[in-house]
Amino acid sequence: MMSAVRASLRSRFQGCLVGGVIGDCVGAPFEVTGSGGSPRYVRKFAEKIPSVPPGSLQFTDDTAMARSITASLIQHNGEYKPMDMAKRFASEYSKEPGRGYGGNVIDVFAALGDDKLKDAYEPAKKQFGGSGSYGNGGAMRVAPVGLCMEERFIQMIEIAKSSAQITHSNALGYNGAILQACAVHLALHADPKTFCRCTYVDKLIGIMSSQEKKDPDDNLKGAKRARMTFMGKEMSDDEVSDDESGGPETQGVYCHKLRVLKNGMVLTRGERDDLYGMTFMGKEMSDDEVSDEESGGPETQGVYCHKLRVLKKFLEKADNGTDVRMDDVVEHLGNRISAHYSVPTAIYCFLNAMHPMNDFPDYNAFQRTILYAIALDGDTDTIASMAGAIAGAYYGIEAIPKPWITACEGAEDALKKADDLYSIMVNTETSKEGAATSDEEK
Ligand code: R7I
Ligand code: MG
Ligand code: MG
Repeated sequence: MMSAVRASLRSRFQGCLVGGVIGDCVGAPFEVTGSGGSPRYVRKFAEKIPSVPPGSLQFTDDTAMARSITASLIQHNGEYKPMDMAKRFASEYSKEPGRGYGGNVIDVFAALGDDKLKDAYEPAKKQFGGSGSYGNGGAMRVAPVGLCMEERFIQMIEIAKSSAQITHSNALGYNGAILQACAVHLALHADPKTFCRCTYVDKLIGIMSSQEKKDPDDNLKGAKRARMTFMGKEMSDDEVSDDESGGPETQGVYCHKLRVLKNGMVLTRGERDDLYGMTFMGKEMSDDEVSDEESGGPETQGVYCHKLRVLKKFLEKADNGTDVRMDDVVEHLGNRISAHYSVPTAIYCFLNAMHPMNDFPDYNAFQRTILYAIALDGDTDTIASMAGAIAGAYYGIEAIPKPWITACEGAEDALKKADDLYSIMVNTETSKEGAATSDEEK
């Protein structure tokens, strides 16, 4: 069962950054080979981790970018400096372009690296015909932002959003980063003795329901863009007009399917996933467990609130003794490269792995989080990395076996950087308190 021992805050900072690296390194070989999806195969791989050469499980873009965020925050004493962060992303990419970066974000790096760059947010706005990327790149690297004192919560959300917007201007992209940062932050400050999975999800729903109401134009644009990919292709605005695809207000899954039929297209598994994803619009829910009223329509809230409610239903189902199949998790939460098909999934991996799992009987809850995430297949490095960062923030570094740290490139470095970030965050709060006290004394 879940540990009731509360790790120190320092240990949790370490657990978070190291956990993120480990998820990336252990998940990466599966993303490349596409051999996730089988718990047996994942188990076999996990058995070998303690005996691989030190550092031989290599990190990818997820860790490379998280390291840039951590370094920038440390360099500026915890302050967010967009131009510094942007330049770090660009120079890290130019040093090691082969770290498995997203297909389109590399155009942003080229512009960010330009000496004449004036505004760190400008290049990202040009992505995908002006609607911005909804890839999970903003979320996959954001964990260090969540590592701060509770007093800094509002500022933390702003930094999560802005740091994501350097590369991901689509609302789905930056809202995914907000959700991931909040998941880390709440895990960091949670008390395992009183922790309740459903309350944790409710808190996240509360946060996301106000976030998704902000920037309504951006959210609609993001949602529209998400719908357009249902054909499995990246479609530009002129390829699919509103008339053809229908706005979220005008039609649902059946109209889309009929249009697909009319166009003579056959749906692949990925395309089918996208269709299911469209049900977040709340009009035609295939899943009668979550009513429209509960999930909210597009007018009131968006995809993240809906997915968190689905996630909560899965947890309740498990609590009632009903098995939740991996296929259902993939179908309803997703395992893809887009933020809205991966961030809620990572959160589910963390929460689900709190309980023992038949598939991974010999591993602790931190390890189960990583292994379960990989077994879901798809974007394995990123989902395992995000889930690992949340789990590490909750369980602390003690939950991460030393041989796993040794096996993963960059994990030792993350341990040191977590210490530096911890000292800054604790001292910043202490000095603020000191300043407040001396103000009062005056
Ligand atoms: O989001 P990003 O940094 O990629 C991160 C992912 C992680 O899984 C890493 O491990 C790495 O493998 O890549 O990079 P982007 O290029 O912004 O987005 C990734 C992909 O998402 C794009 O190449 C597109 O395939 C898809 N995508 C979109 N497709 C259609 N319309 C992102 N936004 C859109 C969109 O608006
Ligand atoms: Mg990667
Ligand atoms: Mg990935």
